[in-house]
Amino acid sequence: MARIDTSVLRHLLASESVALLTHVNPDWDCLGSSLALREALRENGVRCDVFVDEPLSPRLSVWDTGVIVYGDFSGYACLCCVDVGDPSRVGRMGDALSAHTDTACIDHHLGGGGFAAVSYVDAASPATGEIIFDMLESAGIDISKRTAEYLYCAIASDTGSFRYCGTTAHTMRAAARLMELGADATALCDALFGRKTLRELKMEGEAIANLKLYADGKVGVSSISAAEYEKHGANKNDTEALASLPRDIDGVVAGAFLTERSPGEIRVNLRSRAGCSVQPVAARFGGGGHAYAAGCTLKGVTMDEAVRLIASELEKAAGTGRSYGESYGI
Ligand SMILES: [Mn+2]
Repeated sequence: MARIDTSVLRHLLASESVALLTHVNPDWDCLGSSLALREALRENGVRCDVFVDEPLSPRLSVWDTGVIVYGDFSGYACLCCVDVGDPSRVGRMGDALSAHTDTACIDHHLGGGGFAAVSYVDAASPATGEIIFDMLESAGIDISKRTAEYLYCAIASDTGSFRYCGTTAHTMRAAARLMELGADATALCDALFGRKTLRELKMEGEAIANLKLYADGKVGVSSISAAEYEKHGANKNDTEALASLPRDIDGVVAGAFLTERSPGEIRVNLRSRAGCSVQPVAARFGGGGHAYAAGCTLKGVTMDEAVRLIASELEKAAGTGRSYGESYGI
């Protein structure tokens, strides 16, 4: 069993009530980790709920999750951020969070956790779900079938189905244990990754049409404008799966996917391959994340300006990066 500091988990177990706070646009790691922690805390007599800033994307509706959308969490003793590297990432819940004293954080983003009274942050961990699993196992807390399903989804999604370079033998052992505890890997991965709507496919077509390569094919940038969303009656949920599309092209080391959320406001998702960290690029524009998956928001720029700006930053970042074959010697 992995040795892990369980003091944050013990703090939560000793609390009368806990509100778990997710980041905006929660992904499966954030949501699955939060739901798993909620189940474990409830099973141990702690009143606990999961709070989200906005209604969940249909992509995340594998179960009836029972999360609370932008609710009042003033009645909870402890506020615990899950998979949140920066307090600004909890959206509108941020003000109440900063006014609270009993705060906690469990996370794996670079430089995360410093804002909470108690925190456990391991930037080397490929998923917050793996951290939660290790904590529950180390503390001897029973993991129910449902909790195992939540954690499996968290780990499988943040590791890119166990492909990304943070994935370790320990990650595989955690996943195996979760399968033994009842997680049906095939069914869960099919529900998470094996389906897309026609609208999502049409947005993928737009993204491919907008794709441009730079730096001799080492940098790829694609985008979706507000007009393109409107043309298909689509929203940001329909393009969530496209963040890694530019990076996935053979030869590309660093990729960016830009989406226009409102006039002059552009969300930038950055993805890269081994040896090329895009986290500093995101940080330069007030964002953050991981070495190979990061993001930021640009304001007061047109899409053309944003694409040029990000492409030139990625060209610098890609200078030391290697393409897939070079990274893995194949
Ligand atoms: Mn995560």
